[in-house]
Amino acid sequence: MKAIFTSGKIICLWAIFLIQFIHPSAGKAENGYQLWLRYAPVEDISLRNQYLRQTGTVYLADSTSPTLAVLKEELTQALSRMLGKPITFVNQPDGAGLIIRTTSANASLGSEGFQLQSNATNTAITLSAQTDIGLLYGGFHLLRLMQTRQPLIQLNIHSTPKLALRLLNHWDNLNRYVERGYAGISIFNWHTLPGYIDQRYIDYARANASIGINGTVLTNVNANAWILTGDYLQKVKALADVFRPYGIKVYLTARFSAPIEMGGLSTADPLQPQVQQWWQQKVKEIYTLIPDFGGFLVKANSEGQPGPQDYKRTHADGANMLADAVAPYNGIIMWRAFVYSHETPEDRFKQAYNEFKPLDGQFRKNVMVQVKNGPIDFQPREPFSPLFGAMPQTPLMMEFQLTQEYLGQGTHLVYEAPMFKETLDADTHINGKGSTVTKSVSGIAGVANIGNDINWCSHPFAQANWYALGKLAWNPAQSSETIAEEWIRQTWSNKTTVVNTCKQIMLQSREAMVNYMTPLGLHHIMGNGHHYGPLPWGNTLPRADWNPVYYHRADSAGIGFNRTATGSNALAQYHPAAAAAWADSNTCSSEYLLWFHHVSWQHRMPTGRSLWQELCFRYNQGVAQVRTMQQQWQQLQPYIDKERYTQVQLMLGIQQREAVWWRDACLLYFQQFSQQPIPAQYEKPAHTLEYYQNLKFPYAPGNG
Ligand code: GCV
Repeated sequence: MKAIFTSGKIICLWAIFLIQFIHPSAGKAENGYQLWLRYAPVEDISLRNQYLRQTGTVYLADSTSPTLAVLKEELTQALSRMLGKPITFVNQPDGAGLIIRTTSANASLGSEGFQLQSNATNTAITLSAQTDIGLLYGGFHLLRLMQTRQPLIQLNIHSTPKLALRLLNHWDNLNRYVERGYAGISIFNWHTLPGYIDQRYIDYARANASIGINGTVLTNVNANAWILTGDYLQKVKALADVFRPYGIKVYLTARFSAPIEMGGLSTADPLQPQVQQWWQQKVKEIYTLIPDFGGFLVKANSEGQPGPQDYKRTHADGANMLADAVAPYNGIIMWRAFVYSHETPEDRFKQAYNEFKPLDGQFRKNVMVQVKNGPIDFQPREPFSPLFGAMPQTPLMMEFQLTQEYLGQGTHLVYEAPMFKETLDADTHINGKGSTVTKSVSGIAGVANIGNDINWCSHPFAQANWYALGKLAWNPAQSSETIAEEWIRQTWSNKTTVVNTCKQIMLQSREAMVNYMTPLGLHHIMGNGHHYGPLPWGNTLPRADWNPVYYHRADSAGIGFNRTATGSNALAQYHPAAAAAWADSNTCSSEYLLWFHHVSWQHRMPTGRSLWQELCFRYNQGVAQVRTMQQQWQQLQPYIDKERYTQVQLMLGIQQREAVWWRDACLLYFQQFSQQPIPAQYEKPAHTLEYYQNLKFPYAPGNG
């Protein structure tokens, strides 16, 4: 692209630029590859001229560092695309519109923060930071202001990340299969690394840096020890070298039994000196290649993965052994709390807390316990995990799932920020009112929804979930709406109709999905294994807690899981003030009712409807909401490029059909217990319950 501006092709660029002005959607088809970094030309001439004055001439104090070279390249591309002219870099700040330099004067900026300030006449902007990476983040922020067409006047922005660790977790296998992935195979091509550096790696790093993500776990938590072999570490090093200038550290998953599988030891017992030495040697080898290696993420003694309990040791014993190995290099261990066992005759909801809460205070300082947002497993709606706030002596990581394993997978439009916010803003009451979940975490990880599909995420709107993860990890106080708006402006268009309509679609999408899949606190009623589609009747798996009937407990008396004191008493794991909100079925909010109560079909809901009527209403409302989303999207056809418009339109069609399927299958099934008719005002199911029960999907994607 750079060459375009250095040759006589400027005229050609202007022609493209003018066509865009005359008919914005008439430009070449867009495939979504550019994500939110499209840098569409600024159409408003006076705004463009203002931007040109302020950013057309740039002073970048020292562009020789790899990070500043990256910043210079990004500005070169982005500004010339938005402004339709090449920009100039100058050697002196005097006369420059944009002045970029590090400063030691402002310690409050920390190692990643930045400041953007206008001069008194709004003719120049200074971007300053203590570090190069702070400047890169600030540069992306400035570009975001321009992409969202903000006037660059009276800028006085001081921005620092609220959370230190902002990570993606890839569940990518070495053969490129992505567990729970719906967007193609892994972007990490281990076979061609380290010799071949795919442009994707660079664009992935750019996208992450633009939203403040500063770490990536490259491999699946269901780990393969092979990643720790010398050859593969060379490949990891190659990726680390690509990502480093963008402020992104690499992490790996550690298979706990690696000392046996790779080291030829007879044990992986964390208290055995030879096991400790094996890890110390391996860690030394890694840090020799990758001096800023982040550390390990570990899934242990969970769903068949090896772990310290195989040797009658605790999770703390296992985590601490690895923590000691990485500590000399400032590495960390993220130890997952996603554990449950069918040998334990205990509500699965309670198991992670039961296991980890007693270990609080026993972990090394460089261990973080990584907790999924809810107590079960990334359901459309979950109460926050009771572990948040319950381990005051242990730093916790929040684990969200971007990939839509339980949320319609690769084809449903579901904007997840409202779901993330629901958890982050929830009040644990641990230190009195206002003890939000956010206050109990030191980092956020998102299970990536990225694959090698041309648009990265399968659904064009799924990109927003990646975007939101980064933005919320930087600042959990930001609203879902603000994040949606800035993503829409950058990804689709700044036209008011597009912005407002997309926002409406996005902001209702999560609630729509909850309604047509798991309303009123239903959970875990999807297909076995692949988790695709409804299977509320599922009761054939060997483990009780893998079966939907375990979770909804429908019978002739009612429906829902009694987790009060008369049931599993999972509620007791919360602070009494938090539990109080859910403890009484008459006051528990409808959203969580069946999470905590087995209520009768006649139970009177706040709407005045009976529980059965409310269930029918919610399932139908979900379908209606998707149909509204379809209509809203149709209105945008004139403003959106054909390729992406059609893709979303077709996927909304799938979503609508699947919403109907979920509704009909679930209502017919639950009707067997309620013994009541589906009220006459609603559409009748097109098929019998038997029809839905006979549907099979042996090749549904993403299975573990
Ligand atoms: C990576 C769920 C998913 C599994 C996943 C597991 C986990 O059970 O279905 O695919 O395994 O969570 O988070 O470890």
